[in-house]
Amino acid sequence: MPFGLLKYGLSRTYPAKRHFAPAGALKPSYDVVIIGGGGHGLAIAYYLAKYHGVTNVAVIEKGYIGGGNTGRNTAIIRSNYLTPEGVRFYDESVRLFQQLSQELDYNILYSERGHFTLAHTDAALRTMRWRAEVNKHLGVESELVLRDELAKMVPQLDLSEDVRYPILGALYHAPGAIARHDAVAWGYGGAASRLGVDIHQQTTVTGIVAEGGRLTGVVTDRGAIKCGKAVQAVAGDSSVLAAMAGFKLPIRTIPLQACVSQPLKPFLDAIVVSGSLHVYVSQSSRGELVMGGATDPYPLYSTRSSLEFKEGLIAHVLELFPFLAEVKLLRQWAGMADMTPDFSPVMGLTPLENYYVDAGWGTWGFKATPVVGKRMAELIATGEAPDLIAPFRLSRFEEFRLVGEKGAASVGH
Ligand code: PYC
Repeated sequence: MPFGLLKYGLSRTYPAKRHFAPAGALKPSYDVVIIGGGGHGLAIAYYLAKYHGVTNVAVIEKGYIGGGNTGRNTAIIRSNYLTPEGVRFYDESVRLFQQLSQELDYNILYSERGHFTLAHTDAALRTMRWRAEVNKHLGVESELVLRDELAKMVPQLDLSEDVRYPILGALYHAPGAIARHDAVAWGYGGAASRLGVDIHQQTTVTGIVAEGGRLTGVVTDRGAIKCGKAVQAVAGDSSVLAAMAGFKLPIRTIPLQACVSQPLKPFLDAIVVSGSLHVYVSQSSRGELVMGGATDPYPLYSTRSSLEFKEGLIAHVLELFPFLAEVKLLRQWAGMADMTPDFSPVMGLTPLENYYVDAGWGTWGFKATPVVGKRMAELIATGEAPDLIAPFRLSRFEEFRLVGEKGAASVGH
């Protein structure tokens, strides 16, 4: 049980301590510099400090903590992927998430809901069966459920047969969950900061310094820092950082929008996804329906919201839940999805010695936060790529060893 709230309730001193120690001046040198203060960067810092004793670490964030994709997703956690590499990797993440409030002594509002990926065609049913078999083989709870069973499990769904996209069944993944996304960043950031990590917000990396093919430091808009190792974990800016470090990433950056409704009485326990209809929806602990759809139809470096997206998404939401027609929308936002050709991330070594990459998270990065932190920290501390992340190395593209995950993406692309 996370005790933070209890301690605060019983404390005589208010307000509570600042969440992150105030960042002082940049030190002239660090053992490790982490570029990007989202969930991934902060988790890498935490695991380095806590499990590898590497505490002379700086996290450099150009905005504010959790202000990038970490706070701009729909907070879905699942491991029902299609490839064995993907399933094993996300399964470790789900297990770490289940214990994360205790690990960080910070309530991330983890809530196991059950995740349903709807099938509207025979071909989709076949893919769901395929995913269920791969998942079960690797010890992950997933099964195909047909209409009659689905009607009992998610009675709110419109299961009529005379609609445009009748629902034939679904892939049911019992461990599917949601969590409070910015709490994940705050939890990791607070814990890393207490272990001695420096978190420098509003600091932009403007250059990567190398000598003889080896990283020696980074340049920021607040001065230069020498460092032994550095890692980039900067969704949206991945290609820009990689170019500074002298290599190319096979990534296109495309906005992904989402929105929430006004708060409603709790009525939807499950997470419901339809890749064909471009919809995913869950109800948050505040009662808001958290909804998203397909990526925008073109690459763009912008987090603007558009009317077209809202119109298209809501039309599809109403196909599944027609009784929501009078509900109002409250907020809309966008994140930037770094898409790779095989719909899997890029983690590991780069052509620049001692410079590591954590990128290509497309529309699936939040759920990987703990496993990325744990396994990237292991890579940085030991120099050896752990088996779980080795398949996602950058060199797989020139080796023609892609890890094709498009069939398990929740989002239409
Ligand atoms: O991969 O589960 C997912 C997801 C949901 C919304 C965006 N991506």
